Amino acid sequence: MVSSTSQPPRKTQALTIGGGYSFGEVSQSKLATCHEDLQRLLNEAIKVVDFSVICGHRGEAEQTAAVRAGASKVQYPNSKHNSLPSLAVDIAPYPIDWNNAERFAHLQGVVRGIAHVMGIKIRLGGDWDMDGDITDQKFTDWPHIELVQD
Ligand SMILES: [Ca+2]
Ligand SMILES: [Zn+2]
Repeated sequence: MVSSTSQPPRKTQALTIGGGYSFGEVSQSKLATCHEDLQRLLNEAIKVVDFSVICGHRGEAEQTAAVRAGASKVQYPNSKHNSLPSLAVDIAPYPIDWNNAERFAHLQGVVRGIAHVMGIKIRLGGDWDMDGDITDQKFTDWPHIELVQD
């Protein structure tokens, strides 16, 4: 048995390995409508940073409502959210503060890094052209992540 006095402080350890969060039921059911690569990706990301799944698959009525609300620019069935399983997912840092773009940028950065390590190709609503610059676009869709399929 190792003496407890020889252990590093717990605080440091927690910051290093992340929070070990988990999805609530609503997030889980929305994530279940997404492509398995998005599920694998976000099930890894939730171990590091806390967030909610806002939207996975959107049917015709939901897509029309999203366009009307300004949350989407494309009519059904042209959004990646419209396929089933969904090729896109919208996520937001928990607890949600829609006015805090920095938290969204941080979340997208975490997801980008994990996707790279897992070999999953994604495009982020915070960086549509994927050049690493999040300031070079007119329409930023902070919650949005979609699969790139070639
Ligand atoms: Ca960019
Ligand atoms: Zn989206």
